[in-house]
This record gives sequence, C-alpha cells and structure tokens, in this order.
Amino acid sequence: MKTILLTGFAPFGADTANPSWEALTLLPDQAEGVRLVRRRLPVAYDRVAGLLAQAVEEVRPDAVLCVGQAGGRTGLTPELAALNWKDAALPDNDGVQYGGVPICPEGPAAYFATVPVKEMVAAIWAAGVPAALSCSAGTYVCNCTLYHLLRLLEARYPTVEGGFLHVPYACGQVLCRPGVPSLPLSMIAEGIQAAALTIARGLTSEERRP
Ligand code: PCA
Repeated sequence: MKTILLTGFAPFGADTANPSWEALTLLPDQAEGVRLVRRRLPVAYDRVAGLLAQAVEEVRPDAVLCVGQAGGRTGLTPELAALNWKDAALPDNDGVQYGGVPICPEGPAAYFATVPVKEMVAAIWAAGVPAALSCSAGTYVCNCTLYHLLRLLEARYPTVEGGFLHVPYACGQVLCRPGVPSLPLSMIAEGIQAAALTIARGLTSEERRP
C-alpha cells in the first residue's frame, strides 16, 4: 500500500484557523487503497526543515504533499517550484522575519516539485474543485518548506516524490474580508484528496516506472 504524507500549517497572521490543516482533519486515514498520514507544521522558517525530516523518517512515505493557505487565490494551486529566497513583511509565528536572503546559501536557486503537478490540477478539477498551476509559492514559510522538502528528498530519499499545494481561504475566514474569494472547507478537502490520490496513482503507473 502506498503512503502519502500530507502536512498542513497552524494559523498565522490575523487568522485563527488555517484551512490547510482544517481540511486535512476531514480526510480519511485511507482512501482507494492509499494511506494518508497527516502532520501539522508550525509557521516557523527555522523549524520546518527539522520537523519535516523527522516526519519523513518516521512515516517513510512514498510521496510528501505539503499544503498551505494562500489567501486571495480562487482555487487549489499545485506549486511548480520552490525558490531559494526568504522575503516577507510578515514575521513567522516565532517572530522571525527575513527581508531577502537565501534559504540555503549553498543550495541551488530553485527546486522543481517532483509530484505530477499538471495531473494534479486536472484531478482537482475532475473532483469539481477549481484548480490552477502556480509558478510561485511566494517567499514566505510555504516556499521555504517546499525548498527544504525537495532538498531533503533529493539528498536522502531520491525515490520519494515531493510537492506543495496552496489552498484558498475557507468560507468562514472571509466574513470580514468582503470580495475576497473562498471555498467551503469540504471542497478544499476533496481537492486535496484528489491531488494526493493522483500522486499515488502516478507512483504505480507503468509510464512512471524506471
Ligand atoms: N501559508 C503561508 C505560510 C503558512 C501557510 O499556510 C505561506 O503561503 O507561506
């Protein structure tokens, strides 16, 4: 049985909930013969790498899909790549702020996600949930998390696929943000599950075997 490790984040900024984690709590432990293991990550630049490494070592997944909130987006967006850059006006939940520095001075400028991003977009739409490919995960903690994940997998677990999925606000978060797009949490959860199962199917399909 294939295992997909899914991570979501704690709330950050002005929000008291993060749909990336809230949606993961709605998923089953197993779907279509695929084990879905969930972990919650802190919104903390300097702690995500260690916690991710620990989770991958414990769970030994076949693929890792990190999920985060991207307020303002209209659909679920698999990320194409992670940039070696930290730059945000908002400090993280540990009070740490970076204003334009590399995540890893000795690392490459970027890593491409190794999960099948275009198939994920198609599968999310097929589940009835809006989706689009994103070419930038930003330069805050989510991008940093994807960068660390892909660096870890390349170095220590080269057969394990890695990727990131940004999700919009859940409906309850936009009551005080008129005009800002959102989706019901249940739809966000369905989209995440469709993406995860697509990754799992790709791991066993003939054309992706070496
Ligand atoms: N979104 C932020 C960090 C945590 C989250 O859920 C981001 O896009 O960087």
